[in-house]
Amino acid sequence: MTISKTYKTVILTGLLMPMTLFILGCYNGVMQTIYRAGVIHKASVAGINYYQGLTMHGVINAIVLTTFFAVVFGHVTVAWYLKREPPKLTYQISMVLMVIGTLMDTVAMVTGKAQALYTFYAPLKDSPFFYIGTALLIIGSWIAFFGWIKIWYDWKGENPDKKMPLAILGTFVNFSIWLICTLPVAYETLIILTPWSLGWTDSINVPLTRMLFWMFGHPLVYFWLLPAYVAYYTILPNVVGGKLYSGNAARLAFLLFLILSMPVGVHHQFSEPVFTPGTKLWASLLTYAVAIPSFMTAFTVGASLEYAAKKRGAKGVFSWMWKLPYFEVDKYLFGYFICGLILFIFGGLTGIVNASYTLNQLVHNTDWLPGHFHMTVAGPVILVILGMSLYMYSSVSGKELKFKTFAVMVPYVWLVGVALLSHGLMSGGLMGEPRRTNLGLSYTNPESPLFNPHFVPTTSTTLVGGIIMGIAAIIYFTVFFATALSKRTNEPQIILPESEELYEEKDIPILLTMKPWLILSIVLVMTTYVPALINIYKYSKSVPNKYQPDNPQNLQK
Ligand code: HAS
Repeated sequence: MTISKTYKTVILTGLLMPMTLFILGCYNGVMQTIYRAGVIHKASVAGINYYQGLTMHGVINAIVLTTFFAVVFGHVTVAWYLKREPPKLTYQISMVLMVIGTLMDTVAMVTGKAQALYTFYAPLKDSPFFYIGTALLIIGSWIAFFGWIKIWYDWKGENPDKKMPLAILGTFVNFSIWLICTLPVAYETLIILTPWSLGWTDSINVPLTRMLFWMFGHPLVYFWLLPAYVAYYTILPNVVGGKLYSGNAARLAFLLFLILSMPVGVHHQFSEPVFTPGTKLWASLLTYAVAIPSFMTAFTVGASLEYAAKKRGAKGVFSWMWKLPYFEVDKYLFGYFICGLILFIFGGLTGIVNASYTLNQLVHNTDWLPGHFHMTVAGPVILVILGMSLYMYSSVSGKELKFKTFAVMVPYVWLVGVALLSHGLMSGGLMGEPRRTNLGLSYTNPESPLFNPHFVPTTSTTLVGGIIMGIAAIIYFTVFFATALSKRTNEPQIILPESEELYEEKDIPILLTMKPWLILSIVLVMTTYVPALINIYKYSKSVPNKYQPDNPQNLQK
């Protein structure tokens, strides 16, 4: 499909800007492993302190890159399936706001004015610049969605008998979740934190800000994941030369995410004293439920892969796994997809451990947690972002992909790095190794009275994993920027591999509409958050603000 110059500029900006920042995000990730393995025993390196670096790592990799990607992949998906571009004003305003917001966040983080980590709730305090920047990034992404809704209704008007394409359903479910779950965080940042940070209010309810953050913070992880699921369902079967095993199962999985991904944020707060056991039990049960659409995905995508491998001549119950195009240069996307899926098997299973209230007491705030989330975020999420960014940049800019063999290697090197990193983190976590701590100043410093020799092998494994991930990132950046800086050879276009479905399944009316699911999602959100809010107002209150930026303890006597 041909593409207008403005739309092309917006898409390429949305790919280039976060990818450039991702260099800083990856650097700070590798630095984390170096600090924590006790290679250095300092609070800062090159003018960036430990928490500043950790904030940049989390915000750039998990908020900026993922949000830009969801929007850009959404632009390409809706244009490809609906065969038209969204209204120019919407995608232009959206990208301008996202770029301004990101620049504000970057300035705040680089100058050390934002060090409160990517989970920005009180009592840690950031500059108002950071809160407003983040709000602009989010509002920009909403405006892109509004443009897609407009062209969806135009398309539906012209094609009343056609059902919503699966990729559009996945994208719309994702952005509906995003729209709903960002409302509490917009309230938290703009109404509570910004005036507090400006010194206009002198008291703050800390548990309230934590609850509002996690109302957003858990659906956020599915906002990262669902673009990858859109790719797994609608692109992967085509890339691998097969078909999607069941379109209806895929639709049901997306719709289940719509109802189940929002009411579960309390599972990040099992140790929060203000919530009653009943509120926590309900969140735990719903968290088990939100794993169901991922189990369904494992089955549907696994069956689609098996079908493709059998078409390629595979036989046997398990041997089909060896007949997939792991190292075929013209199918380089496959490596990114499969390595993400393999990591997600373990990322998902560790998530189910976290969901249990009792097991959570063992792992909460230990290194087990970053072990879990590197196999999810740095697994399917980042790998699909990396693969699809190469694919979209090359087709939309009309530039041939450079260093294709390197492009094929990247996901496998990354997979080894993440596996080692997560293994080190999780085994350390089970021994009580704390997360978000500069261990090089204490537990992994032989000079310190707190030195713990048990943490040396685990943090060293994490270090090796981190360095391998860093090498994969350098190879990736070489491919990406060499492609971006090369000369145009083809006509710029929007094109996506489109998978057929294996069976012509009977239409199931409830899977063809989002409305009842949207209503149910609001009802379920209320079943968790009405009691949670009652708990907050019953057991906590705003306290006078005597928190110092370097000390989260309330010094008010
Ligand atoms: Fe999580 C904490 C529970 C999924 C990310 N999670 C986090 C944090 C992050 C995160 C970032 O209940 C830390 C936040 C912080 O900073 O404090 N998580 C879960 C559960 C799931 C889950 C039950 N998490 C994710 C995803 C993430 C993510 C997805 C990012 C994208 N998580 C928790 C809990 C906590 C938590 C608690 C709080 C803990 C605490 O104490 O603080 C489930 O959705 C997982 C379901 C997934 C599966 C896996 C399906 C497997 C598939 C692959 C199939 C492979 C094939 C290939 C087909 C059941 C789909 C086969 C072919 C071959 C050739 C092999």
